[in-house]
Amino acid sequence: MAYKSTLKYSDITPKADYMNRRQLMGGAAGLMAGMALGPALGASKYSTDEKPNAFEDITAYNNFYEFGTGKEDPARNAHRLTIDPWSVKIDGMVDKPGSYGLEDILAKVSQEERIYRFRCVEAWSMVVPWYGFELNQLLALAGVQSGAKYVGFETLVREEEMPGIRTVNVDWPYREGLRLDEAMHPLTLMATGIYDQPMPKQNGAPLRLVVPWKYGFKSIKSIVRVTLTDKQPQTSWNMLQPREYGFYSNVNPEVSHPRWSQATERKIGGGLLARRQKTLMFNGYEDEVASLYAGMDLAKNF
Ligand SMILES: Nc1nc2c(c(=O)[nH]1)N[C@H]1C(S)=C(S)[C@@H](COP(=O)(O)O)O[C@H]1N2
Ligand SMILES: [Mo]
Repeated sequence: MAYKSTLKYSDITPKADYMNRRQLMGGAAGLMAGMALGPALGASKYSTDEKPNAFEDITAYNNFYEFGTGKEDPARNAHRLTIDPWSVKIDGMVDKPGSYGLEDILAKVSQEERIYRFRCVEAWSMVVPWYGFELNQLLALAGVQSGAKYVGFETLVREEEMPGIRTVNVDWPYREGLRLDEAMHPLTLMATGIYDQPMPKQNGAPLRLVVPWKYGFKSIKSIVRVTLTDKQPQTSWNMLQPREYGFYSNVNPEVSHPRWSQATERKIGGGLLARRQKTLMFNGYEDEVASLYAGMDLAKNF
């Protein structure tokens, strides 16, 4: 598969490496080299200019319950997942239902780099340089029929490679859903890589959703099925705890989770003493997406 992201994870190094490099180079030359380490952002108009997290942070602290519920379980276990060949079944209210091979999909869509803020419902955040294509391009390949109102997604279930399938009490497959207008929005990305690397398995190889104005759990990983429907699809976290996780799950500092505030967040990689930052409405994407929810009570539709 072709990965053409420009942002090299080796350009953004954890502090220890950065100090070593400076020491190696020494003196003023080292200082200038340090300054040149900033990201080479040639990215899309949809990208944030915030500094991306280190590749090591993005790939070591994950949620992917198919591989266990600990933050380090996905990095430890996901190497067992086989991702080649990979296909996505597109069904429901589409003109061309069927099994779409990933290679064929990638030959027909245009991929680019998108640097997005990512806000988990557990009140931590990251900035991730994704590589991928807009979900609307995939939907266009299948031809969405006029009565369709929602898109449902499902993750692979493969017990031999995913130890959590047997040990974690979720009604598998992991599933998610979007309203069709949310799915068609240009910010909604099907991601295939991070920095200049193919999607790491713990992050949802080979294909995962990214919806940057919604809490992280909406961004379903290792997708094998996309279904167009006229009924609101079931979503895994809503099935598990309907009082705590709604269908919309838009990032909203004014609507608390029943057990904790959503007003602030801790950026991963900043160290435990780093100041918490204020969470922004729609995770900072208010200008782009607020109109999708005009007239809706977002406390009720959480
Ligand atoms: N299939 C699947 N997708 C999933 C999850 C999961 O457990 N299984 N966890 C979700 C949650 S809770 C979060 S916060 C994000 C984490 O994405 P990341 O590990 O790439 O940061 O993935 C989401 N997608
Ligand atoms: Mo999450």
